[in-house]
Formats: sequence, structure tokens, C-alpha cells
Amino acid sequence: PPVHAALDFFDDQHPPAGDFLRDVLTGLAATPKSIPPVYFYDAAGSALFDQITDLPEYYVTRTELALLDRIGPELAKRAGPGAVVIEPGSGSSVKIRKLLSALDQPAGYVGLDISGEHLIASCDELARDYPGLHIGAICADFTTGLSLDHLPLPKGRRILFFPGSTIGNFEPDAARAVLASFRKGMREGDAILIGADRVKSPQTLEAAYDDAQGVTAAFNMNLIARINSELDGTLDPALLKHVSVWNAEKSRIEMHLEAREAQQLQVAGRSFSLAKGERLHTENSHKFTPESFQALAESAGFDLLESWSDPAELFSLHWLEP
Ligand code: AVJ
Repeated sequence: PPVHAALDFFDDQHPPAGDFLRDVLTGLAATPKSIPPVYFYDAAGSALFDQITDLPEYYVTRTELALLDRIGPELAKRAGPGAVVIEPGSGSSVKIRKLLSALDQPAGYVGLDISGEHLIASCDELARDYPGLHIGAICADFTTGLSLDHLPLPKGRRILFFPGSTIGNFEPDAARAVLASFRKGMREGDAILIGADRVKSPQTLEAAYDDAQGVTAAFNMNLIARINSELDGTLDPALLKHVSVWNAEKSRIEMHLEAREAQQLQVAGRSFSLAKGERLHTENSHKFTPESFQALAESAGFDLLESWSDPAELFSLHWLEP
């Protein structure tokens, strides 16, 4: 592909496309039934997620943004001048702009995302607004590690930016593996700035994942629309109910789609049945205490140097070094 004019490099690592059909058939055949959360984010699902970040109940995004504003000067001090910021799974450009604006003359930015088109568009806009910054883009799946050695990155300390509590989507072993794979691509003196949502009252958490306007329900239900239209499914959304439940033992919010009554369904010509009350498990969002997050970071080979939280201790940002 042609290198985009505004970018220093575009490195297409050709991430294999997820196999939606295979994953749905496997998940529906399993007990309990489940569908992986990566399939939430088609165009409609991404638009719904953007709406979620503005909901009164979903404190996560606005709390992290306010925290980034507040601790900007401390982050600048920690990072020092001339840092190169690398963002695995670069999503909202609002957060990276806050970080880049806070830092002391950052030398470069590298966005990494599984969707190349979206990535180039957002790196392009950054290039327009930060003219002195060297900007590169990598189309890759961050869960398989970071491969940076062959790329023309500016010299300077590398700061990985992994906000949003995306790490909470992974079960503990997978979360450790993701962090450990980041560490492999890092050198002495590099750092990660990572967001992690905190354990809090089950009512607050359940409301954040089951809002009054039903946007999160629509986000969850979008999986059903995708299965019906892309995989020749026959699921009736009216027979399913969005549920969010706090699993205290596993310290996570779970989202499910629960059968309001017993039903048969077809996907790509295969039949499955759901008993009344049976659930399709669609997402886990793990929540951390300061101690549980430190344990996770250390198990992946990092030292936790500093943590910051909002005054209500809803959300934390952590500074890790290998
Ligand atoms: C994007 C994974 C951080 O877990 O809070 C929001 C996804 N799901 N509402 C989260 C989500 C339902 C979100 N993450």
C-alpha cells in the first residue's frame, strides 16, 4: 500500500481477520454459551460505544479524561523530553491528544490498530494538529505482541499508552500475557501508562453496564443483529434480554444476553437451543484494587512506579517500567 503522505511510515503487519462464523458456532456449542467481545465493534457497535462513553452512568471515560488533565504535568515529568508514545489499540484520539499536549516536546507517536483504515484516518488528523511530531502507524493485532525493531522510530524513550481499562476485557492469564508481550517489545527505561477501572459498589458498576437509556443494551444486542445479517442467523432480539451482573468472586462485570423463553435458533444452517433463562455470555470487564493491579503488573515482569486516581477513586492510571 502507498505510504500516506502525512505519516512517517505505515507498517501493515496483516493481522488475520477474526473468524466471526467459527467463533460464534464454537461459542454457541459450548456450555455456558458465549460470544467474544471483539465482535461488538463493527461500525454500528463502535458508534454505540462512543455513545456509551457519554452516558451519565458510564463514569469510566470522563473520569479517565479528567484524570489525564489533572496529572499532565506529573506525566510530563515522568516521561521527560523527547518521548515516543506508542498506543496499542489506538481508539479515541481525545485521550492521546491530552497526553501529547501534556508531554514535554514528544518526539513521536505510533498508533497501532487492527483496523488499518480507521488508524490512518486518525493518525492523519494527529499529523495535521501536531506538525513537529513524527507519526507512524502499524496495522496489527496488539494481543500478539509489538514488533517495532524494523521501524524507523525516532530515538528516545518509548512510552506505551494503554488507556480505557481495555486490559479489563481479558481474563487474568490473558491479561498477564498481553502485558508480558508488551514488555518483550520494550527496552530498559521505557514505560507503560495504563488505565485500570477500580472495584466499587455493585450498584454503580451494574448501572454503568446497564444504563437507563438502553444504549449498552443496544450495544450488546448489536451482536445479534450482526449474527443475523452476516451469518444467516434467526435470533429474535425480542426473546433476549440484556443483563449486567457483578461477579464478586472474579471481580468483574459480566454482560449477558438472557433468553426470556425457551427457543430454537439457527446460525449458518446449524441449530441451537436456548432454555428459558439461559444466557449468552458476551463480555467481561475486570475491575481492580490497587493491590490486584500491582500483582498483575508484577506477574508480567513490571515494576509499578506510581498510580494516580480521581478523588472518588473510581479509576486509576498506572506507570509501569520493565
Ligand atoms: C472498552 C472494554 C473498556 O469494559 O468498560 C463498555 C467496553 N462494554 N460498556 C468496558 C464496554 C460495555 C469497555 N471497554
